Amino acid sequence: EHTIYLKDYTPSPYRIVSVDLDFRILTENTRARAQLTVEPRDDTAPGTPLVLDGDGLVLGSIAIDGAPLVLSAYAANDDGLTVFEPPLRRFVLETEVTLQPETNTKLMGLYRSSGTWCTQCEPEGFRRITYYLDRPDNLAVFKVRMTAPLDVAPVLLANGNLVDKGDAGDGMHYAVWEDPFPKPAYLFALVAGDLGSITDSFITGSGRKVDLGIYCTHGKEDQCLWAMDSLKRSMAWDERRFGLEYDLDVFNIVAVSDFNFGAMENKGLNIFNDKLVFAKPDTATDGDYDGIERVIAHEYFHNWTGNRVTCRDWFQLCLKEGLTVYRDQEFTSDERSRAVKRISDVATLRRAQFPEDGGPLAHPPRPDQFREINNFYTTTVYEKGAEIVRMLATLLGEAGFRKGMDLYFERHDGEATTIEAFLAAFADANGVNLDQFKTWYLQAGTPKLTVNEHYDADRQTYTLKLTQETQPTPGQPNKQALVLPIKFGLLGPNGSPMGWSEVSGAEVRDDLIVLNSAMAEVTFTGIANRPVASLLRGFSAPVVLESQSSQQDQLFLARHDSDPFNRWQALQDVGMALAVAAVKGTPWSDASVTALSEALAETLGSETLDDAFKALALNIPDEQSIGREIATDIDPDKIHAVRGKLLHAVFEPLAMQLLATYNALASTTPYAPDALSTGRRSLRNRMLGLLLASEAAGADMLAAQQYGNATNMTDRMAALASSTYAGTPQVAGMLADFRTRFGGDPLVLDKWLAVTAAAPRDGVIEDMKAILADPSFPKTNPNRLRSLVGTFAMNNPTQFARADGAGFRFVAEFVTEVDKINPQVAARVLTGFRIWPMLDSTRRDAAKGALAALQATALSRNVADILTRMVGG
Ligand code: B3K
Ligand code: ZN
Repeated sequence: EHTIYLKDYTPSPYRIVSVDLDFRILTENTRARAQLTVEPRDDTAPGTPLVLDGDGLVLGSIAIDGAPLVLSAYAANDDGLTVFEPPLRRFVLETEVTLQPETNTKLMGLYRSSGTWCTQCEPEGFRRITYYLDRPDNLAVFKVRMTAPLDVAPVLLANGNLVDKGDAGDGMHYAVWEDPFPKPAYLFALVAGDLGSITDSFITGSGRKVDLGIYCTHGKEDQCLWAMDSLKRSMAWDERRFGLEYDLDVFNIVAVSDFNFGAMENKGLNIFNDKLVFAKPDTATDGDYDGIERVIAHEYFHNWTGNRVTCRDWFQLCLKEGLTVYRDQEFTSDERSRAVKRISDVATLRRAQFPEDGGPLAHPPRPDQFREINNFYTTTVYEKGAEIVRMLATLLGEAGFRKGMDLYFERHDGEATTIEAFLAAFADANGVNLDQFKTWYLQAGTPKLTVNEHYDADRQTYTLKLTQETQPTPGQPNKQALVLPIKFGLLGPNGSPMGWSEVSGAEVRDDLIVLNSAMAEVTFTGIANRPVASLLRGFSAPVVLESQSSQQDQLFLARHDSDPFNRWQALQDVGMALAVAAVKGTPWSDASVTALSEALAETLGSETLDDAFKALALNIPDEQSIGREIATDIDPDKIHAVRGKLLHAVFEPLAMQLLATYNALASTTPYAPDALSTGRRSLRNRMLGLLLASEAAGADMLAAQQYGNATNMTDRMAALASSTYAGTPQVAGMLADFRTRFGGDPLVLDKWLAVTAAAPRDGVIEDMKAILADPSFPKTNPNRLRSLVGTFAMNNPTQFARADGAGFRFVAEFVTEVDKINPQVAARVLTGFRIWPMLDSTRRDAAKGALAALQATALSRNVADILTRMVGG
């Protein structure tokens, strides 16, 4: 058992205060020499061994203060290095190791991506570079010297500022970088390669000039402009919104092709998965542009929330991640449409986080144990973590939240800290108690908030009975009541806001009910007519809301609510109710479908709503959402069929309007990624998707035409994806064309792989097997693997969960194979199985069979950990 517990946290008896690294990078191998300045703590007893982490390192030499150590003075093995009796004073430990970046397919530590040497150290990659206290609470200043062949690696980058460079003879050159800010090792980075770049600069609020650079494969420079634009806007926003200025003279970003994650916030040297940097209109979609803007901002914002103030231990991961996701969400909301951003974030939360929280892999945002920390970079830590910060902001108000942030930086700048310290800053800055609020970080599971309403005409009172309940999750049988901030409003008969004379039963401030017990009855007095309540406006708490609201009330909200989120939500709820009832055997009535159609038609025709909002509203919940709502004994085929029929019934009557809107939205201006143009394209493409889904005459041809004539990737991809989902006769031709046109650009090939893998049709597994069997398919590239098999496991509910088990077996076999190459990618794909307990018994058995077969093979710790939790071991 490798389980690590939060309760066992102890500071290390030694500290590393400064690090001098010297890399000699050669094409056959890289030699890394480290000089660590080490200090014992005041209370460290004589004879306490110094235990450093290491992972697969081979020690060449070792010395303390220049004197080589005798063999009996230390022990080095595959997990690290122990110096038995180091001096009880400050000393310099020098080690030398030889690394093999060429064969490093795990992509942790130093590796080579398309010829470029680069690093990934978070969370535990630095120990694959040198022996170290590879834990986030050891902050040290780093100086890095790199020597490399000038022809293969003319560009040499590391954290901080360039302090020296020059010729090193024999075709070699060197560069020395120094980072004055003490940092944990996970923020270390170096890059060496033959790279192109674009440069720019930013003047900070206090007038300092920061040199900005984005490095990439030669020839892709023109695809980095959007990333640079996003970076500059992020820098300006963080000053405006949080008063946070950048602190070094240089900020560099490097795009690499092989990367386990989206990007990494190394101090002053962010390294990015190239799919989150490169964009041009004919190869990147609006979604790609959004993703780049968001992640560039996210990594930049980490400079304060993550780097200047970091985590004490990895249990505190959401201290930096939840907070930084909240910050990037706010950035996008300020730059684009707040309502649209909120709706899409909540959709993502429900699609990804809710199933995690309600399944076998559920864990608290701050876990208290783990076997493999890489498996905790989850949507719970990131997105639920952001929801918690958002609730804090809702409870404290914008000014109160800002006071808390300011105090947090005042107290903890330059420290490695905890969730407790974070909350204490907000509590102290606002004079409030957040003890109960903290439970959000400690408790797993999505609470269910049930609302019952009662209007008393005689007394003119309106009562909302609010009940919260959280189901048990693995390891947590009993759940506490949480603090739920419930934003709300009451609507009068004509749709306008309704006031009240008094309210009792819970803490209510203006438009906010704070529920902090399992149950409360909130009574409003002075209510002349039965109101319609709009609850959980803006999705003010990450819960499942259950109300007895009639279709009529929902559609009333859809028309009149001043909260755009709830207008969208109301339409989704109506569609959901019809779909769920039909799957369970109660067909919808014509009247209820007509009522929904009419409300959607009105939404589409609205003069006040914007296009992006309409595009989100004009839909019914996806197959997975319907499945989650049903929750037990799911038959994905049935859901697929019912949803298809519902789309048809609801949207066929609107065909003329859909087509007219489609035509009216055609654009003649060149592509631009701004919010308005993006919204226009998304509405137009939604119209196309709905025409296809409702089998309108000629829709397949229209889609094929749009595909062929598209002048940007957004429109081309939208036509291809909707045609594939609908299975039109033209799809095969379009897919073949796409492959020929774009097969040479790996990032566009990913789109082809993903759309292929998501097709809800028999034969897709055979097609994927053929793709994987092609010797030219790069099994070491995470983007390719995730686009194909990751998409299949996450986004193809009917074929992945086939009743004959072929989908499960395919993914399990893939995991076995890829685990040997890259355990992180394998473990991530395996999480697609988390839906298994919700399926019908045939499919459950099939999933269990595939998982059992996987369990019988030799597995990495990453995969073994997910598997054990998945099957409940
Ligand atoms: N902090 C990195 C995560 C790297 C995770 C590696 N398993 C990316 C981010 O959240 O900004
Ligand atoms: Zn992050």
